[in-house]
Amino acid sequence: MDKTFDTRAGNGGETHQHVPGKGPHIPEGHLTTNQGIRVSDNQNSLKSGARGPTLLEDFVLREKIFHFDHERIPERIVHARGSAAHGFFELTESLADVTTADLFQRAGERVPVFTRFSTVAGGAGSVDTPRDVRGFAVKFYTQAGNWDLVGNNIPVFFIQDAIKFPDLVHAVKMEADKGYPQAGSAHDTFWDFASLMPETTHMLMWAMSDRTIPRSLRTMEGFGVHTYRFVNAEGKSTFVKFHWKPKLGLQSLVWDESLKLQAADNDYHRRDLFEAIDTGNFPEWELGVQLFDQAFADGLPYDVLDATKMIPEEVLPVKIVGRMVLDRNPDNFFAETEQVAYCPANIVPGIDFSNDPLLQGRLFSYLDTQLKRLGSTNFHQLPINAPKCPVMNFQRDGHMQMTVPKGRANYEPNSLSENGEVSGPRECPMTGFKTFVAADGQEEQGDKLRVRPDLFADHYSQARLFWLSQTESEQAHIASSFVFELSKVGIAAVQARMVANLRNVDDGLAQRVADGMNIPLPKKNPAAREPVDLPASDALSIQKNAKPMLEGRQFGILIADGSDAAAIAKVKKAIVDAGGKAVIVAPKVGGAKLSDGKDMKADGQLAGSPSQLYDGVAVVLSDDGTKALLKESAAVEWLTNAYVHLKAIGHTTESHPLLKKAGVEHDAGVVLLDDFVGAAGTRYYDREPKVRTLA
Ligand code: HDE
Repeated sequence: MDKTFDTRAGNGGETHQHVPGKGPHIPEGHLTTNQGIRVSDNQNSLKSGARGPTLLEDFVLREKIFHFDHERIPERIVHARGSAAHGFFELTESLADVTTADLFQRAGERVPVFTRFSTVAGGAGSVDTPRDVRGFAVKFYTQAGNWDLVGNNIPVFFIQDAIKFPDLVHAVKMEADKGYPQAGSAHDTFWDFASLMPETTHMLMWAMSDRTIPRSLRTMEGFGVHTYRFVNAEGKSTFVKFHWKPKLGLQSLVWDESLKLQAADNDYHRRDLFEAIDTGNFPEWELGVQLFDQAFADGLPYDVLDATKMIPEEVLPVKIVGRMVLDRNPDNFFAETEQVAYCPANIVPGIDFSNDPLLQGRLFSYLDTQLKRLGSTNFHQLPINAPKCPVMNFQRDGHMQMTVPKGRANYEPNSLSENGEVSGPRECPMTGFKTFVAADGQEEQGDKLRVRPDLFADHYSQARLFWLSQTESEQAHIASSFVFELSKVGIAAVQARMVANLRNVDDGLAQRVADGMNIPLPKKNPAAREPVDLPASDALSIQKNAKPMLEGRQFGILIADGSDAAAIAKVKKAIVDAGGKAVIVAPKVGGAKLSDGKDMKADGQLAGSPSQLYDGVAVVLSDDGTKALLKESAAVEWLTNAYVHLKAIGHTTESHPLLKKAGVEHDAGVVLLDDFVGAAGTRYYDREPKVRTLA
């Protein structure tokens, strides 16, 4: 026999006694195959002699490799990259007068939720901070069944009719021949499509705004987008639009920062969500509703069935009715975040669809795509998708049936019970889901036509309303984003066509975009329907609604050998007391020797912890520390980037030479260490004209 040696973990005993890093999530017991057969050796395949061929009979090896080969399932065609968490929804105000939906009846009651946030265009392994719309999908496990509110962080959509969705998605995803760009709209095909489809203009305004570069998943709004219906006990319908409002307020990144974050931390948003929940800082949103009736809808200058339109809060206030708290990370990314299957058609009694033609198409698409993705009609039995209320029907069999139905009764009605009476689960005419039918029966009648309602042809009024609602700084960001994106387009006619469309939104905007690219201002594209003037809405601005605070934000504190120990402790305490998170950054992760002679460990090494990871920075350096870091490009960039990303900078007087080398000039956000916490809860947008040219 060949000479052999034992390669099993530890001393070669039973592996369950020697699991390294054993923690609460590591299962106890013996290692087995999927058939439950104990495995004696998980390090070596079965060979004929130590240097001989591997044997086909090695079922342990074959099963392990077979299972591994099939670990991946098709990623979502859109929204492939996502992060999710468990939590609860708590009703704070009953809506029993307008809906019979069980979760909206009793204030104070909670239902479990699983919420997934996502980017849209990029693949599952792409980055977290491209300019992109974010998905905001909530599964409510109610006692009356699962309700999925599958929304986005923008209240309108690019297109009006589901039949255009494959075109939109083909245009925005990586180009068919090249396979790039990944996760971004700044390329020919997207803008070619967008410029040819003026109905995209309103959403483009949102997409080019800072809404698509959120600071965190915790600082995004969410919207149901479509108009839905509530239906009450009398069968009366009320239209409803759903809104999620983040407790931490809306916050966004600066564009240059979001680009640099793609290098600093691909998982910036995913990590932020996971760590916040892991440390007990549970993200929270309020749920709001806009409620209205047909007469109100008829009086609006836009159609509420058109998903490219929204109703400004100033026209119809958002009534807060509940809150959602995400308080538990998934145990397993694949089993939960990847296998969760949202579907707008998952709806509960008391809520109903409207005739929005985009929504109607979605009602088909999601179930269809889940079958492809999850491979079986029984995907609803996966733990993350299974309702938490009883499920009883006579649907049977299919791939991967996970339950074992008992008895002969697999049809309804049946009289197979012992006493011979009709038995088993039966319909519930009073409490079951019923589609809303208008009393006059008029709603759904009409000839069969492939047309759109008249008001759908107004593509520009709300785009203009959005533009006029922004601050000067926000307008500059929008104009600059158009310039950035269109500058990546290689077809001059597409650039010109897009600017020609923008002339219908605002001539000033169109001129700025044309100037930014240095192209002539094209003739205005004729509008399908003349836009009307709509009053601006302050609720649409991020900056006008900013909530300066340290809570939920994290701050980098740069130290080096010789840093003042007391000053570090003081600023750190002040940040933590104000609800923020303080992260010590030093040239070496082992730490630095402080003024008191003691060593302080760092949370991050300077070169691997650039300032784009933080909402504000404090520089606690001595003369010697400053001198040493003047030769360190990572330290200089740390400050330059914090400054050009419009963040608060707190500093010791000894740090001045470093600030100077980094190009930091004094303003309201550049303060001495003692004033840092007072300045750190916000960004300094009025610094921007000093640091970059905007369109
Ligand atoms: Fe989706 N969308 N969508 N969508 N969507 C999907 O379903 C689709 C639309 C949204 O975290 C897919 O499971 C069509 C609007 C979110 O798992 C797919 C149309 C809004 C998510 C699909 C739309 C959304 C999806 C891909 C036009 C905001 C991710 C994988 C008629 C209200 C959910 C999947 C998650 C996912 C189809 C338009 C939001 C292909 C046909 C409008 C948040 O079924």
